[in-house]
Formats: sequence, structure tokens, C-alpha cells
Amino acid sequence: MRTLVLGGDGYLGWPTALHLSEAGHDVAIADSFVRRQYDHELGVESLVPVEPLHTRVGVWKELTGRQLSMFRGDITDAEFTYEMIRGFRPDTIVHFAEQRAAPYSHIDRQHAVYTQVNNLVGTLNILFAMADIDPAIHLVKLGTMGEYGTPNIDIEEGWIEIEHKGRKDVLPYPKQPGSFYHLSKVHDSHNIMFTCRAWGLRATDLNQGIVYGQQTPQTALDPRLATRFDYDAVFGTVLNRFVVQAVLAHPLTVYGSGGQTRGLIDIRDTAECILLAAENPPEPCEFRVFNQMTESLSVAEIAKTVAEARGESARIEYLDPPRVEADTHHYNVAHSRLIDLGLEPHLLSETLLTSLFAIAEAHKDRADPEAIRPWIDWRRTTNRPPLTSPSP
Ligand code: NAD
Ligand code: USQ
Repeated sequence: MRTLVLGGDGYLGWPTALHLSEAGHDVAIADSFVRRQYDHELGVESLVPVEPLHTRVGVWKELTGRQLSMFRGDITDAEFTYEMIRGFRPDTIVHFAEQRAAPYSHIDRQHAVYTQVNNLVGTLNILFAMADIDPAIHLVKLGTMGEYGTPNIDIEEGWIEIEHKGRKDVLPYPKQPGSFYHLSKVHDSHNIMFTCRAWGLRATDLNQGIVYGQQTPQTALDPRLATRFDYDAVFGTVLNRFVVQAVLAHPLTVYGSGGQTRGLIDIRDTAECILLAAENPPEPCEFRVFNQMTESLSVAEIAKTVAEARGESARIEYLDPPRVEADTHHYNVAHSRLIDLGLEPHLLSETLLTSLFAIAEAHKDRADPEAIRPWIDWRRTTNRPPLTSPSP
């Protein structure tokens, strides 16, 4: 199977590309490296150092004999996208290549517009290129559990049966996303669903929960194969942030009361879910939705779990919530379709936390404590980064 991984230089794209390569796929990676530019813009870095893509690809070849092809370019550039798909002729396109931080999309008008243009235009270019070049290509698209929001009823896997005024239908599950970023995923989902109907494309929309962890069996082979580990207030996600905060003896920053409940997934399961989706494609015209999460926890429970695993030095601090979100709500999500395909989830365990603490310990000197405090408030239309002390 020929698999093109868009966004293959990122936190999830890189380990997934290696997992697919090890499973025997002929893998190509495409990336614009814009994620590395956000680091420069924000003045932060991955806690774990990441090598340039060509170094990582060289190390993978040296260790395993497996070749990964590379395309450097921006998928919002239609010419680049068409040329790449014509040149590589993938069976499957795995699409990770979007601006993925909700806080980044709330910095100001420019960042909100950038997020939606980057995400929507990139996906539209892929859809048009698939239709024009080969409609049999299977698109595996990374969406997000946050597309659903937090309704007061159970969340189904993509679709809900509704009875209205005596008539019944199975309709897309209502979407109530909580940020400009999460909205971009909803708009993508609509565009993908429409092009499956209009042009006979086939796609899997993976509504993924928050990913945690930093290593997969493949990235652990050599430090030069490491993937990112973000802990800052813009790109760091909650569990990874709490682990780094605990190691730095910084209070764990729970926003509000911490009742916000979210779906979570281990990074090793992300890579496996993509493999399962790619190797079990939908029918032509089918727009398929999987909820890609393995367990639900509230933010307060995540903080408590991390603090208890760390021991006495860990403290929890409840901050004024910078986001507009419900922090007490119902959350019960159907997520059986990937399990039906064979996923055997890794659930959050003491062992995983111990190994994550070890990774954070090994690199804690690279951490910038000033990058931890949240500074982007959903209620403001313009946010400016706090003044930081000059570097020595
Ligand atoms: P990431 O930012 O680390 O990786 C995304 C990659 O895409 C980066 O390398 C970036 O340079 C590239 N990219 C962005 N826009 C591009 C463009 N226009 N052209 C080419 N390359 C471009 O993010 P991640 O955490 O690996 O997330 C990957 C995907 O999974 C995203 O779509 C995200 O929304 C989704 N997702 C992530 C999580 C999570 O917890 N990290 C959870 C659910 C869903
Ligand atoms: N939170 C805290 N303290 C922190 C950081 C976050 O309490 O220090 C809270 C947030 O308020 C939120 C929850 O934790 O309620 C999750 O925040 P997050 O930053 O970990 O995750 P989120 O913004 O939802 O985004 C992340 C990824 C995104 C992906 C999404 C999956 O960045 O790409 O789409 O998780 S989901 O949440 O299921 O939509």
C-alpha cells in the first residue's frame, strides 16, 4: 500500500509514518515545516529535541533499511499538492497537516483567519486533487472529538437517529465546537462529506481525542527518531503539560474547576488507529466517522492522576478559566468502531506516567517556566504574549 502522510514532520505524523513504514507501507511524508516556524514565532521549543526531517529519515533508513520519500511544500498551494499526488500516486492519504492548537487560533484575528484558511484550503486542495487524479484514493483525515462539544446527551459515533414530527432520519451528529480551531475541523468534515456524495470520494474522518505520550516502539529505537513533546500554554496539551509541570515542581494548571471531561488516547494507539483505518478502507462514496479515543477523564482527574503518580512534590492550582467552555457537563461517548477493527487500547497507567516523567526529567533543563502560564483568553479578540525576561 502506498501511503502519503501529510504533516509527517509533526508530533503525530512522524511516529505514524514510522508505524506505517514498519507495517510494510511504501510511505511518503509531506510537510511545510510551519510547525517549526510557530516555535520561532512563540519563542518556545519542544521539550525533547527534534532532528530535521531529512536526518530522521536517514536514521530510519540506516536502522531498518526502509526508505521514506519526502515532499517539502504547503498543501494550501494547489500546484504543489496536485504535483505531489500525481507523482506519488498514493492508495491512502493520511492528513495531519493542519494548525492544531485551539489557543493559537484565539491569539487574535490574524491567527483565527490563518487557522481556518490553512486548514480549510489545504483540505479542499486535497479533495479536488483526489477527484481530478484518482477518486479511488482513501482519505484518512484527522478531525477532533471537540467537534461535538459537550451536549447534554450521549455522543454517538458520527451519526444520530432523530425522530422529528413523526419522521425519522439518521443525520450527522450536531456539532458545537469550542474554538476557531475546532470549528475548522467541523467545516472540513462538511466539505469532505459533501465531496464523498458529489464526486464519489471515500474518506474516514477520525474524531480524535487529546493525545498523550511521547514514544512509540519505532521512535524509541534512537534519540534522533524522537517526536515533539510540547508543554507550553499554546501547543502543550493537558496531560503532557501536567507531566512536565510536575517534573519542574510547577503547580499543575487546572483551568476553572477542572470538571471539563475529554476523550484521551495514547500516542501508540493513534498510530495503530491510522493503520487500521488505512488497511480497512470504506466503500466508494462512503464518508465514515470513527471516534478515535480510548477513555474519558476530567481535567481534575488527569491532574490528580499525574500528581499522585509523581508523589508529594506535586501541587494543583485552579486558575481563572482562560477558555469559554462548560466545566460541569455530561460526557458519555460511543467509540467502538476502531475496537471492532482490532484496536487494543493502551489505557493511562502508572507505567506510562513513570516513563513520561523520565523523558521530562531527562530534558527538563530545556524547559522555559515562563512558557507555562496561559495568556490567551477566549473572551478577548486580541491577546499579546506576556513580557518575558531577556535571555542571558
Ligand atoms: P503538529 O502541529 O505537531 O503537526 C502538524 C504538521 O502539519 C506540522 O508538522 C506542520 O508543519 C504541518 N502542516 C500544517 N499546515 C500545513 C500545510 N498547510 N502544508 C503542509 N504541512 C502543514 O500537530 P499534531 O499534534 O501532530 O496533530 C496532527 C493532526 O492531528 C492535526 O490535524 C490535529 O488537529 C489532529 N489532532 C491532534 C491531537 C493532539 O492531541 N495532538 C488530537 C486530536 C487531533
Ligand atoms: N486545560 C487545563 N489546563 C491546562 C491545559 C488545558 O485545564 O494547562 C484544559 C482546557 O481548558 C480544556 C482541556 O484541558 O478543557 C483540554 O485542553 P488541551 O489544550 O489539552 O486540548 P484541546 O485544546 O482540546 O486540543 C487538543 C489538541 C487538538 C485536538 C484536541 C482533541 O491540541 O489538536 O484536536 O486536543 S479534543 O480535545 O478531543 O477536541
